[in-house]
Amino acid sequence: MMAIILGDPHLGKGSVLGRVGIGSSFNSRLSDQSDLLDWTLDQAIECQADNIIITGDVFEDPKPIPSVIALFFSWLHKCQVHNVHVHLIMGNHDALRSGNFIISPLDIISEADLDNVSVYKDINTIFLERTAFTLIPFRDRKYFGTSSAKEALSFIQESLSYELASIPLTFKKMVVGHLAIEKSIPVGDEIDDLTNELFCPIEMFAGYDAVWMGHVHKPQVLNKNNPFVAHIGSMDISNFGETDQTKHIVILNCQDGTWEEKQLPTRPLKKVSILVPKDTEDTTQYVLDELKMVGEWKKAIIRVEVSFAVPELKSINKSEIEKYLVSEGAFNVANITETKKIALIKKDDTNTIDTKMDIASAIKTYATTYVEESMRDAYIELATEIHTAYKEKPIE
Ligand SMILES: [Mn+2]
Repeated sequence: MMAIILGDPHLGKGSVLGRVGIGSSFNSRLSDQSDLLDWTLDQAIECQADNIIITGDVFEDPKPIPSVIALFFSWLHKCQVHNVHVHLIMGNHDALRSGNFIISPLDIISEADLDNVSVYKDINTIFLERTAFTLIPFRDRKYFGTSSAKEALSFIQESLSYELASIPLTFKKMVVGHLAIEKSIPVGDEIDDLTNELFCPIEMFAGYDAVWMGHVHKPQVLNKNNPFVAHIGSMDISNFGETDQTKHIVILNCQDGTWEEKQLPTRPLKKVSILVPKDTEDTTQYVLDELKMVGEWKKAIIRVEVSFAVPELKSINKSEIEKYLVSEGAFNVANITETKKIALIKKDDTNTIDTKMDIASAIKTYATTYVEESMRDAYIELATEIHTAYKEKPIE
């Protein structure tokens, strides 16, 4: 028996990047997402997986519009026809708090009572052949009503010990859920309430063989083994911040607990930044020549950012550039921007602050670049203090 794990689908996300649906058809981004669901079902049929586990955030909007709900139901029915059981773990996008009670669009699916679909709003363990999957829906500090994140995490830890005790020793033990893992790097808007977010330490999963979490959208491995801990990544590339990512599903053998990854056929999103040098006569031609060098535009959604070295340069002809990209097979040109900076900030790579550098040098670089000299030392001191306090107590 095989099982497939699929990351957050976020149906309905990023529609501004898509083409508008004509007649009865959907916005093209929703069709893309629907295609990825169908592709996942195809994989299940091909490798004879009779279970698909989804890490949460089925819908982008906690109040999804009827057509999006209908689209998901029609996919669930396709799964039913092929005898594939779908397990839905509640994510933060699937949850609306109402006092201590959580309401969810997934409640509609629960109430429909489809015999091949299970919804998990609480921690639960399912057994597929010789593998146990402990499924963890989204939780935050507020859910537990504790004063600290640490205390809330200890509640989850307790539940995990309880679940673990119910699994026969000879079984493989997996976790699939919707929580952030400590030291993971989010890419954008997945964490909507940082002050109440819980970040799980790796040690929390001691006793398990492998952990796949949704929630954080960039695929990343946080611990290689004992246990293997990863964010599987969301289903689709949903904005220009994710263009360098490859998304995948996990196909797991429930007899021996081995697994492999398979890349999802996501539509490419491409962003190009072009700096037009001074003394350029034909700026549009310059941009076209640069685009020709980049090459591959087939089926892509594209954003072009053009900036001018000097403000005197002539404006580009956007429609001509769009026409070129479309003729090269581009699916949609999301936008073409043109900026003329009066005083262009020189890009200095040694001063670029990113997530790869350590915090101390990031603070220093920022202070040197942007803070007045008279205030610089005080700024560095305060920022370092804040960081130290934050490190000790990630969330309060
Ligand atoms: Mn998500």
